[in-house]
Amino acid sequence: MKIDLISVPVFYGANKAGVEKGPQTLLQNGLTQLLNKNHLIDSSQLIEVLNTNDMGNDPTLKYLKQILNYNENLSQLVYESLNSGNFPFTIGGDHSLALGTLSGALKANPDTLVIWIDAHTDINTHLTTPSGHIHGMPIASALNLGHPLLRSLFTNYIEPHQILYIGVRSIDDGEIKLINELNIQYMTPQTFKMERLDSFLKDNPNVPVHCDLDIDVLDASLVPGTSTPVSDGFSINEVVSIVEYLRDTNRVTSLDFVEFNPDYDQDNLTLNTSLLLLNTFFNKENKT
Ligand SMILES: [Mn+2]
Repeated sequence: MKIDLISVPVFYGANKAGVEKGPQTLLQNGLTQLLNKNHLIDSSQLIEVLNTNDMGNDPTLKYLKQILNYNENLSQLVYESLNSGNFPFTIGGDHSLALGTLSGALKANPDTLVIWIDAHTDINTHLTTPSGHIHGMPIASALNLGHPLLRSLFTNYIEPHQILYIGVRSIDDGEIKLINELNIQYMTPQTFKMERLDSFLKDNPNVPVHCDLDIDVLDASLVPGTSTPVSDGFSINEVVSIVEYLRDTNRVTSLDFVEFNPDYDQDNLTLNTSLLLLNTFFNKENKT
């Protein structure tokens, strides 16, 4: 397939510096060669992030201005990539970039399914967030919930039945309330079953799939290089199996890879695991 590689060096969504170095570190350690082995990088783009330390005046929406600004551009790039039949692969940076990728994917096709592989559910709003960090809000915004300015990034919104969470286990009180109210499907690492992923896809045939992979879905002991590590996570083999499974469905039309923070890595453990997972996804000739 033809890949549009989109780098998003942003940390404002998590406010923990270092995560903005994720794209560059992956590119310097073989990502390009890995992608070009079985695919073609059609374009490589760098999203510009406003470089200002102004957090804004709302402690429930830190760095709102910077995050809105870059996500408008990111959404347009993802939309154009999908529209041209290419595969947008977006690397972060923190999870606030999913505002733009979800917006672009849903604009290209409002029926797009979202498979969210993460320790976190990122369905907070400015009213429920304990931290004010916008990287915890992309799913709520995509559902047309939360602050109007974040919702305004979207032309099409997602329906709860289009979302499947995999590996989630660090869920805030306001989030679990919303997930239960909206009846969103989720599996923790302990309740995960490949059959449920399979039936989610079979229940929704003939629609594209946007896959979002946060490295913190792995157990905290395996990924020191991430901003918010969480225990009781998946093993490397478990995530490899999920990624292989998704690859072989030939349904995934866009991918995000987020929250790798090189500054916190130890002995390149997280870097090497990130490259292993990405190599697993891209090491086969997919349907183009
Ligand atoms: Mn996460």
